[in-house]
Amino acid sequence: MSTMRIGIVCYPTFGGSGVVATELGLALAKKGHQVHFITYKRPARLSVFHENIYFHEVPEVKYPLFEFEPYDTSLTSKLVDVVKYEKLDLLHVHYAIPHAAVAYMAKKILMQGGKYIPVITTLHGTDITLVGNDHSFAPVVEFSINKSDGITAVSQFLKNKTEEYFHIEKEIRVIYNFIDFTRFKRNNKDHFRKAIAPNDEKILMHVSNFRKVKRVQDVIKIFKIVSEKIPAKLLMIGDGPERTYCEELCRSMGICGDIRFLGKQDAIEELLAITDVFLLPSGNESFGLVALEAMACEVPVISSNVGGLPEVNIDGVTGFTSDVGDIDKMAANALRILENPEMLAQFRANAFAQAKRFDIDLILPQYEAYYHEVLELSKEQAI
Ligand code: GMT
Repeated sequence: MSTMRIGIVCYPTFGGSGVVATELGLALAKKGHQVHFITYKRPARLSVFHENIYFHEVPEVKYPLFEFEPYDTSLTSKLVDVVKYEKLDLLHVHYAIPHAAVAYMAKKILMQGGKYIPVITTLHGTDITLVGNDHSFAPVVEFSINKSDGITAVSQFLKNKTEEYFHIEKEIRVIYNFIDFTRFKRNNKDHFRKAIAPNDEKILMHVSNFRKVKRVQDVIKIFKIVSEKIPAKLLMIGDGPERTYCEELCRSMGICGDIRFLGKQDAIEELLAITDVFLLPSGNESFGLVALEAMACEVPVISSNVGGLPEVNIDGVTGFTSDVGDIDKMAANALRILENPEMLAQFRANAFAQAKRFDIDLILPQYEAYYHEVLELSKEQAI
């Protein structure tokens, strides 16, 4: 298969879409493709040098007249420039807002100069479920998705939701989130375990960006029930708007001694390696990449049953799923696993086997094949 010059547009922060975009770009570069990241900051996981990776920073435009910075305009100009001078074959934009609309604008500008740049938009979740169906955004989101040359969604749920909310005229291809097993594996980190749980307490863990949709306060409430029954510790990884409320809640419950808020962490696989159960009670989740990361490290998952989560976490097999807000059931299920060593061992093995279905070695070729398909189809447009 021939190599391509690919432009990747994403949010460079710790959010799931930025993580997927960065890991995808790194994997494509390793396979010989030339990858150009175009965003306002070096993506969080893009920390190593690779000969096939380029990073183009979108400059900030500060001017007293602008109460809101015109990021869309800066990004469009940067895309036009990079596509033209780096001779890109296609643009892959992650998270529809504003990236799909910006890419469309760049495409139109480039067409005036005789260059057709195919655009693939990957829908990640809140771009559709939270923001996309907000009426102030809806027309732009629908229009720019339809104007993309290719559309992918990270779960069957998200594909269905997009088709329910919007009038989509093209096929949406489901290409699931993926996991790199060379990084996410259960290494021996007993010294960490001793530091966190010196008396061999069970370790529960949650990772998110602490937005309301993650229902982080439910995590604290579930942990309180669990810790009243068995000695346990909770690791809270990440940061965001809900963190303060969470800290206040654990103080008012008097359980702060057993909970550690570790903030944003790069090497979460090292913490997953000492975790017994992962908690993800989200109000919505198009896929739940962190659940997959936990499962790859052989950690069973207690999650809600919404969105794409049941496509990842199989109820009664890799963990348990419950209705959103059903704290009692989530705590009871966590205890079922934690109090039964045979069940824990079985669920750990099941979680690992299920994670294998999302191995990057299986998913990456799906993206490459889709790129080629879209490139082939868009040849007609270029004429
Ligand atoms: O919710 C987040 O953690 C961030 C958000 C994003 O777009 O940055 O994540 C979404 O995309 C991830 C990668 O495709 C999915 O695994 C998450 O489930 C999804 N989050 C939600 O749908 C709430």
